[in-house]
Amino acid sequence: MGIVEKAEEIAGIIKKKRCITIVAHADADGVAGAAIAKLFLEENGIEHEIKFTNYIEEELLNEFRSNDILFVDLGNSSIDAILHHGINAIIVDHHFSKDFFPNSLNPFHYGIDGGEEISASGLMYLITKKHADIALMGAAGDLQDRNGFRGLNKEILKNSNVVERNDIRLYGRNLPLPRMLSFSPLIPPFFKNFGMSVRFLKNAGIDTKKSWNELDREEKKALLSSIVKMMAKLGYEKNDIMQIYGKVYELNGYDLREIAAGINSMVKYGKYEEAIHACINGDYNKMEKFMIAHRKNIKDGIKIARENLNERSKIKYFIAGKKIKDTILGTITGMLLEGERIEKPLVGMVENGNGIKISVRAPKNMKINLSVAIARAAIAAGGNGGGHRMAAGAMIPKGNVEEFLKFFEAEIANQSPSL
Ligand SMILES: [Mn+2]
Repeated sequence: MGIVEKAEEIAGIIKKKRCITIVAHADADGVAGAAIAKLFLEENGIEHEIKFTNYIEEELLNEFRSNDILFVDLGNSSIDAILHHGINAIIVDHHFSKDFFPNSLNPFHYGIDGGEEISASGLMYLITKKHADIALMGAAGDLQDRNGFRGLNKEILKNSNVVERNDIRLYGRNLPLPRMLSFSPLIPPFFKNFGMSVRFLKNAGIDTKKSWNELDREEKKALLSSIVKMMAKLGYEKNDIMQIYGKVYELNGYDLREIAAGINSMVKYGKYEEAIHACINGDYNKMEKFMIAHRKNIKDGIKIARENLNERSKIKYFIAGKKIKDTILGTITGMLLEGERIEKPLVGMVENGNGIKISVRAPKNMKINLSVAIARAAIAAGGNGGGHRMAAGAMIPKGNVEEFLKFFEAEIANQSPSL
């Protein structure tokens, strides 16, 4: 059986249910997948509720033990726990796992790379055969458009209203240029820096009142080459610079990434219903106010993190107490590392209701595995952690910060003695 047949089988299983709890990952892909699921359940007259979460916890499994659950964009890494709790589950997830679960749609079982070629919302599209636009927005939220949509995403693109073309890959192509530049995390020197963007444009002889879309061909070429030169001069790697131009995807004049960023900002502030609504109705205007609030919080957060930055021999770290929201700690840690060009692993710490939340990020060229280092250090400090090679996180009890830092630094020293 191929993935398409399996998707049809899952659709049949869903249609037989009376009532389903959708448990979706709290990010743009999860919201997009939940929105497609919701439309499908409505169409088939199936009662439903939607819950969002960042990970599947014991508590959640206990709470929904007796329900039929449709997991969207999570579940693959919790198959043991789901089986153990005897939950009636359907898992629609594209995170890596080869574990078998009967009612699951897992691209890796069909030799398809779920990291690059299909998102969870894309899998929901395969099940429902509808809402390709929403599915691609979810995929863009997971950065699967990075090198142009490929594989199953490309098939979905053919059935969508999304337009693909080559252009500058910054959003706000309709906004005045200084705003477009200062909104883009792809060009770190300008990010959040409106004044610097204005000066840069003036030096390049470009009208700051115009938007990118209003520039003529020559002006576009001139601006693009000024950006490339500036980044090269600052020592950015070729790969990062190349990201500036390439395939862009637009839906009704909005950049898909911009929509995904808007959905993500809504999610960060717990506005799940509004996010689902925006996905379904395509009214992206409302997202603007969340994006503005989100940008402001990030800007303030970076300032706080910078003021509290400390250094040890192998790492840098900041402790922000409750002054930074825990949902944006990872973003801020990553941006501070980039913005300050920090050359050691950076540890960010904030306090929330459960203890100390930790995010760590490492510079791109460092040969290191943060996931392993943080898992060991977190356990030693009475908590737990994990993640990816260059970006990871942990939770530890209050009061164990010093212990964590000590163990984490020792792990880094162990992995990278030359640092
Ligand atoms: Mn996803």
